Amino acid sequence: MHVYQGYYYFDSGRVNMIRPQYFIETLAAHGIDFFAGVPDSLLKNVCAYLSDNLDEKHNIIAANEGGAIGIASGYHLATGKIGCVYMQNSGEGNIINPLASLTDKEVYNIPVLLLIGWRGRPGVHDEPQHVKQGKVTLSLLDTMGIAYDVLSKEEEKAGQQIAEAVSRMKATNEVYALVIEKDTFETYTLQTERQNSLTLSREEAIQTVAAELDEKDLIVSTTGMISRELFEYRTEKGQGHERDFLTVGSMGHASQIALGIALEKPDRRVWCFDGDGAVIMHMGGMAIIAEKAPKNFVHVVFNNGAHDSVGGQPTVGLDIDLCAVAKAVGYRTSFSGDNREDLLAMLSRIKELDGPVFMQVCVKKGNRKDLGRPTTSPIQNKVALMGFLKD
Ligand SMILES: Cc1ncc(C[n+]2csc(CCOP(=O)(O)OP(=O)(O)O)c2C)c(N)n1
Repeated sequence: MHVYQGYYYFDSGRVNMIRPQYFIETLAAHGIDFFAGVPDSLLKNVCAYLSDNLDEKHNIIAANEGGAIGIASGYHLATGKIGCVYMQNSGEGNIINPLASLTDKEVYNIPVLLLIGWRGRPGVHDEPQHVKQGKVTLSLLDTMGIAYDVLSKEEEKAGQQIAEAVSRMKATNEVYALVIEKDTFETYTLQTERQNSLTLSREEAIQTVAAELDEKDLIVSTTGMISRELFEYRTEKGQGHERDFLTVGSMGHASQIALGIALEKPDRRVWCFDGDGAVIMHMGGMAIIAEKAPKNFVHVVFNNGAHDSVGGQPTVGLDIDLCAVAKAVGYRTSFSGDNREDLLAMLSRIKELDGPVFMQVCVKKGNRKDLGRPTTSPIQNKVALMGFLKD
């Protein structure tokens, strides 16, 4: 055996990784067979295995990570068993409150096993939005008094870590975290992929909307591929990026950033390019947009019914009526379409209407394989946008 770039290679040349099946079956052998969470790219093989092998009662994709802690806590109250919450470390912010005031031993003392994907681990190159979170991932757990271990990539050792985690949780009734590094799990290809029958791609929809905007309009786009596709569109057209605020992190908050701008700049139309996963993550923000009622606000949700950017795990986006939600909370108008002609018709109407307007664009899953990432830094993006807003 020899070590290469931090991985162990055995003589067979196979990189040491854990099979998702082994991991889930080992948890089950210790009595853990209930999962809730928000998917993460580092955990996508485990999430895919869960989707194929557990029914929807045992694997609940939550609106946000804090909600997942709530679901796992309710499960414990009802069954006495320990639930598992999977998440990206970006979700740590969303779980701090329920960890401090629900599961903590000084409150209800409820055990939950956390599986936390460690993006931005120091020493491993990652995107800017993951750097800070990567640095504080373990220290946040320390601060919250949560015992943890970084999961080994070697199955036997990982099995022992799971046994240790479960015995600690059973002895103390406290939360325990297993932190998951990049390339911990072997590839597992989803067998039961839920396809939607839509034909318009998200990228084409984004380009269609962006092309129709006025020169003074600006866009606040959400986390993941929506921002990446918008960035590439501007580059391809030879346009600058100053009109777009790319919310590379802070999933679910793009619409509120857009609201903050729209209220201060009533003479400019502000567009939020949102995802279904993101809008559902913090859906309460829609009520605040409606109540503040900026006339210059257009909320576009590219709805593919999936967390496409981290592996395509399902959301409830296409099972619920987002336009009815928008209308119910008080948006002035809502539209829905799933093809280019619908989109163009909606866009020409929107130009004559006062906001807040809600526009759902139903799109198929998937992305171009050679999709790039923003080449400007978040601070360059901010400075350019603030300059654009001053003009
Ligand atoms: C708080 C938080 N949880 C999880 C993530 C990981 N994450 C990044 S993009 C994404 C999926 C976004 O889905 P959606 O908004 O539907 O857009 P799509 O990728 O489908 O276009 C997730 C879960 C994150 N960045 N932040």
